Amino acid sequence: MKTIYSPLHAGHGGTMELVAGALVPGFEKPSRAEYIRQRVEDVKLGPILGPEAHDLAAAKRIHRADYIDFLPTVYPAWEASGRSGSALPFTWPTRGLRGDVVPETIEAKLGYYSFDAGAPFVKGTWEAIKSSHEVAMTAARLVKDGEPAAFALCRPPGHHAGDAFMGGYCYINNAAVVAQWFRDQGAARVSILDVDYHHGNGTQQMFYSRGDVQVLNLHGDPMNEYPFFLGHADEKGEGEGEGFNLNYPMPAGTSFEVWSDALDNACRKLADFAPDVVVVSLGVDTFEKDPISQFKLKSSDYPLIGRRIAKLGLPTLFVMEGGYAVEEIGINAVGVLTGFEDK
Ligand code: Q9C
Ligand code: ZN
Repeated sequence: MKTIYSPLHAGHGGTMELVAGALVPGFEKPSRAEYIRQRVEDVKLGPILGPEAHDLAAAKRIHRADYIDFLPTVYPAWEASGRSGSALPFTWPTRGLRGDVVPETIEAKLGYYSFDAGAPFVKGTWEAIKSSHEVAMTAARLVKDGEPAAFALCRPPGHHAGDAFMGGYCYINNAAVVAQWFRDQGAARVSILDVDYHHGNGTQQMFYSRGDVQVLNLHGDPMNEYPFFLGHADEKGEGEGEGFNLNYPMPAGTSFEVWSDALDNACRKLADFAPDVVVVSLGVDTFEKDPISQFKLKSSDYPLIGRRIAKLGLPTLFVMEGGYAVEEIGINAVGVLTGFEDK
C-alpha cells in the first residue's frame, strides 16, 4: 500500500510537556515518524508519496472554524508577547467558570481552546499540523479513488482533538476529518476503529449524536488512564447516535489475548454496521515497552491486528496516532500494515 508522509512534521520538535509536576522533553517527538518512514522503506511496503495541497475546508466541516483559524496564530502571538519555548496554557474554563467568552491574551486563549497542557506549540508546529492534515486528506483521496488501503503517516496525531479543543499531543483530528470527508464524498456510512492505547475522546465527541459514523474505541480504562474524563463502557451514543459509539476500556496489564477478544468483538460490530470505508486510528502505544502506557502487546501481535482488520474486506485508511517506544514504533506500526497485506 502507499504511504503518505511529509517532512514538515519535523518542525514540531523540541516541545516540552508536564510529567509529574515538571516540564520535560515531550514524548511525542519527530523521531517517531522517522522510524516509521524508515520501516516502511525497509520492508518495501510500497511507495512513499508527499501530500497534495489541501485547504482547511475539510477540517472546518468537523472542527469549529474559529478553532482552526486560531491554530496558525498561536506561535506568532506567543512570540509577539515576548515569550519563547513551548507555548502552553495553564488555566482552563472548567466547572464554575465562563466557557462562552474567548479571552484576549494568548495564554488564556490556549486554555480556552484546549483540555490539557499536552498540546505544545513551537515555531514549526502549525506547519506540522497543516502537513499532517494534508497527509490524511491525500491518503483519503487515494482510497476514495479506488486504492484498497493507504497509510497516512500523520504527525502530530489527532484523536484527542475535539470540535474546538486540542490536547494529548493532538490539534486537528485527522481521522475524524477524513471520516467526514468520506461522507461528504458520498459514503453512506463510515466506521472509525481506534486501537490507540488512549481513548479517542475527540473522535467520540464529534460523532456522539450521529448514526452515520460508527466509532469503536479500545483503550485503557479512563478510571485510571488518560484522558480520564471520557471513554467508559456506558457511553453508547445519544439520539440518532445511540448504539453507534462503542467503548472497550481495559485494565492496566492487559495482554494481547484479552485485547484481541475486544478487537474481534469490535470488528463484528463493525461488519454489522457495513460501512463503505474504515478509518483506523492506528496507535501502537499498546506495546509492552511503551514508556507512558500499561498494556502488554508484543511486536509479534501487531501483524495479527492487521490481519483481523483485513478480514473485514473493506476499503481501509490507516491514520497514524500514538506510540512512544520509538525504537520499535516502526516495527509495530508497519507490522499492522504488513499483516493487513498478509505479507
Ligand atoms: N504527561 C496519543 O497517544 N499523557 N496521545 C500525559 C503526563 C498524555 C497520548 C501524561 C498522553 C497523550 C495520541
Ligand atoms: Zn495514545
